[in-house]
Amino acid sequence: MTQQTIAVGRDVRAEARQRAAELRESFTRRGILAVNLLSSPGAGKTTLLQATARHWQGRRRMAVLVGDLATDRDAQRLAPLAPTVQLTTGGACHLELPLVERGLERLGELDCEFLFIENIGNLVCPASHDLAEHLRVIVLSTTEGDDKPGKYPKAFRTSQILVINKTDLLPHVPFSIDAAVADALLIQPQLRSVAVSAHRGDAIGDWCALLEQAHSELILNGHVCHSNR
Ligand SMILES: Nc1nc2c(ncn2[C@@H]2O[C@H](COP(=O)(O)OP(=O)(O)OP(=O)(O)O)[C@@H](O)[C@H]2O)c(=O)[nH]1
Ligand SMILES: [Mg+2]
Repeated sequence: MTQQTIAVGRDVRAEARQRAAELRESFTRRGILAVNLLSSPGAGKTTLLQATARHWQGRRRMAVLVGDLATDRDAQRLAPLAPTVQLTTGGACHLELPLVERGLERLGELDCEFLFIENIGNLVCPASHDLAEHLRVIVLSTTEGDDKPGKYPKAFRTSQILVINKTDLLPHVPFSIDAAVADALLIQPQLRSVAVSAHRGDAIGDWCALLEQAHSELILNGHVCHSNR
């Protein structure tokens, strides 16, 4: 078999990084904190966003881009609570910046303080793509096991906040919050963590306080403390 080498002549990844940096800067100028939510399928990203919107009850303005391989089911859940656009990848296992940019066009004039980007449920590929976020949040649910941070290190290493969800199920599953947090801190010592039940609403105020603090830092300093972006 013959082998051909094609020279592209430019660093495509550098261009993507540059585009992400420019979009992030434009969010910063407009006072919008962009948050990229990562998790395995079903950890509770959409439920967390529903609980967040219900907690704020319009006191804080949010918009959502929600990614899935197929269907607009998550957008249907979120649309009654906040401006929402579904991003459908048609099979791709993660979101990339061009799809996010198309979603932003569909959202129209962004009148919000928080832009949430719910990534595809997958603990691997989404970790490698900068979606112009200021904050990356990893959601780990108690039904997945407390050993997951060490097994999927990049998702945890590139995140700034760990949300442990489904704490209401702790009496029924073998999961230690302390063990999960300790494992995650070995990978990313600056990771901040909060344990919630998005379903019941437990500790959603603590999660929202972390978001509000990050938003204040963005407004005051032009960046979020402890962010690796
Ligand atoms: N017991 C319990 N169930 C929850 C909690 N949060 C979410 N769920 C349930 O978990 C299932 C998945 O929740 P979703 O919010 O759809 O999870 P997701 O991460 O958005 O899922 P994908 O978008 O498919 O990756 C649903 O049946 C939720 O009702 C929680 O705190 N406790
Ligand atoms: Mg979802």
